[in-house]
Amino acid sequence: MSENPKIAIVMGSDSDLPTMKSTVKVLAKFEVPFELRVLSAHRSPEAAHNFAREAEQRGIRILIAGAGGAAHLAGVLAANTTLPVIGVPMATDRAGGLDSLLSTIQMPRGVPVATMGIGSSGAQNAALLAVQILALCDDRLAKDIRDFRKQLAESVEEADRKVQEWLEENS
Ligand code: RP5
Repeated sequence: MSENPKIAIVMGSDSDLPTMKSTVKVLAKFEVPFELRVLSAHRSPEAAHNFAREAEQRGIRILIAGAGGAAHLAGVLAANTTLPVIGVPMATDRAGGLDSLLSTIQMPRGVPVATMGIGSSGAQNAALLAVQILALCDDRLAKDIRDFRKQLAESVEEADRKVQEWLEENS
């Protein structure tokens, strides 16, 4: 847990942790201070409401909410703050995560949640989007994000090079 966190990662259950570790890893890599909490829209509604209401005055700039099934956590947080809220739908064994995705994404007009894809890639992208938002006012993060994209492109070039080698050897 960081001092003076700028990002709050909130999970509906500790069973979401394996997925939300992808968010943690990206924020740690970019050296963005964050906190990680378990708060439930349904099981601990008062705590979830209060957390969102107090987040801005504690210095939090963006909330990332991971939840599964009837995944109302991101929406409940968004209803209680004007900070940006990014939702991460968990994969589930009931409906493959489509339940989580639709519960998170279908917000009523006026209260947005920036909803990511299902599961760990969504959790990773939530952190990247949060970093990109912070980078609007942070030159160090802006450079780090540009470098990250460059590395991504290089990794694709490397993959392509290996595929071409394989093709030459096997055709
Ligand atoms: C949601 O219910 C949580 O976000 C979790 O994804 C799902 C299942 O929770 P557990 O029954 O595993 O605690 O609130």
